[in-house]
Amino acid sequence: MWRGLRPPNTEEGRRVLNRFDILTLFPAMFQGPLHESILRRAQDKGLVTIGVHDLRTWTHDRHHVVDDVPYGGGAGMVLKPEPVFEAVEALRGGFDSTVVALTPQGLPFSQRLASELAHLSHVILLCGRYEGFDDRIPQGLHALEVSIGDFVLSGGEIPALVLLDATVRLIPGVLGDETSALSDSFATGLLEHPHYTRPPTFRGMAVPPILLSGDHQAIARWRRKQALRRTRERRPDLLGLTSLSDLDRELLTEIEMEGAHAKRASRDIES
Ligand code: JAH
Repeated sequence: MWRGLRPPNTEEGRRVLNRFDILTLFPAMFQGPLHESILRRAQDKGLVTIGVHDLRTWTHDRHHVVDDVPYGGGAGMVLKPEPVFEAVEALRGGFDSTVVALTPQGLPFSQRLASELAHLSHVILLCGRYEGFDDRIPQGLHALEVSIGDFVLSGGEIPALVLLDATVRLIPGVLGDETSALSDSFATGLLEHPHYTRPPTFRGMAVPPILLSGDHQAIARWRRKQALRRTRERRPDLLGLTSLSDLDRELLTEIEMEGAHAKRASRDIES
């Protein structure tokens, strides 16, 4: 448990995110992911503290009951408000805490939301199970309800880990030089260009020769074109959201002309 007086500040006096507390019925689900790789290193460096708490800690009955049948009938069980409110009140500890509930009914998670969460000093993550939360939980706790996508999971634990991973890596100092959060996909608004490493030919598949040319300007242009091509093919929705340079428009025109040429060629072969 964190017993400090206040979270550390940056030199500019901004408060940075330094603490997450996770409320869950399955704390063991976090023990692998939180103790490997970037999330582990961020904690080891003291850049973030992540607490995992069993919701049953805040029950008072012999059987640690956290759920009940739904009012109005229907299948399944609903998470009771009392243990969640008690837990959040205990974890808030007088700080400026933001409560986030992971639910399929939430606002879509995004790189933008991750970057906003990365500036907060304390985030409490509520992981539901069963049919979800009694709605007085998000209402009464002023929780931000967040969804990581339109699919049904068994609970909010994996979404909480997704949110943590995406957010913690944006805290200053967490990423070393090996990864540039800025050039990552979604920071540029485009899908990334393809990457290659040695050997130059693997099982008959050659690395695009331009990457071995040493012509850094030609390589940058090729990569930008590949990023635009992939985005156009796989995520055309993203192209409308990002601002395109004059070079981007020129590269997209080249891509479109290649497509038209390829179609003409295959039609000529078929006939
Ligand atoms: C399932 C509570 N956005 C993905 C997502 C998030 C949460 C849940 N399912 C999917 C969930 C059961 C209970 C939350």
